[in-house]
Amino acid sequence: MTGHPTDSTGPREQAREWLQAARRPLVLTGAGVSAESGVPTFRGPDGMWRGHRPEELATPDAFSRDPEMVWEFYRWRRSVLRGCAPNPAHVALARYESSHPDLLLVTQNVDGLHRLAGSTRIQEIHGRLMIDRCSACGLESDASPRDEADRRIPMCGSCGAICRPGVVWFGEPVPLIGSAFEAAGSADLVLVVGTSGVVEPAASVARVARSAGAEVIEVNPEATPLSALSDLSLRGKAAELLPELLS
Ligand code: BV8
Ligand code: ZN
Repeated sequence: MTGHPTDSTGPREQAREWLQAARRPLVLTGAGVSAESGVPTFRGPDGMWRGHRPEELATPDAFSRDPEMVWEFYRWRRSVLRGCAPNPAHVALARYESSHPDLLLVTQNVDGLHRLAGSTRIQEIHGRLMIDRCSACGLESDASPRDEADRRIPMCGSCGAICRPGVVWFGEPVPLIGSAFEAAGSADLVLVVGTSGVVEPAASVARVARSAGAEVIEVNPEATPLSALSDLSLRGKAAELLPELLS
């Protein structure tokens, strides 16, 4: 693949060519890929909850200090998510996987919408919002049947301890990051969609792939810290651009 758009093709056409030709593509997605499904992003204008930033609430300290408030935050996010469906960006990525079986989709999102859209080769490196996990024995249970009116804090069905949402909080290690970096080291193309590129170590999945020689394509309405390392940084919305780029 050539390193820069050839004269005859614009950046979008060049991106399409690279994406079709890729043998081992890795896709890194963030909250922006779910924006058009109605899921609030973290650092956009709708990222706050009662004046708190997610970084203040999505932490073990906040949970041990005030589990009720942290659970109210997550119950609210679950109630919003129940009204959301995959958008054309999620569907385009699921189709792309069927034509590129060695693809790996590394998502920072905890909304489960990639899986719902049909993607199967996924690493949900920050966990899943609709899972309850016991804070003591680690037993996980599916939270989706729980109705949003149920305001009790979920307790473990096995050891009786308090449950937490099945996500990775700030300050906690990211168990899947090692295998994501390993996949990035052998990717020939990275498609970065809808992430502000500020959360580590997730954002560095793109850096690892780049340093291993992968071409990098970014899709985001705004520039991010990852734009500088992208060969093609396309300004646009995921639900509009991905169906065009991946068809
Ligand atoms: C760890 C689950 C160590 C929870 C999440 C100072 C400097 C650097 C790093 C740090 C620091 N202080 C602390 C750290 C480390 C910290 C970190 O990175 N902090 C950041 C805030 C600076 N990282 C950690 O703590 C990680 N752990 O480092 O552990 C360790 C090691 C060993 C032993 C012990 C400890 C854990 C991080 C995981 C945190 N959990 N989520 C939950 O969901 O409640 S992260 C959270 O942010 C979400 O998962 C989210 O996905 C992620 C990243 O945000 P984005 O997805 O990028 O979303 P954002 O809103 O930011 O941006 C949206 C983008 O979409 C924008 O660019 C926008 O332009 C674009 N967009 C909008 N609309 C569209 C669009 N794009 C396309 N189409 C559209 N329509
Ligand atoms: Zn338990």
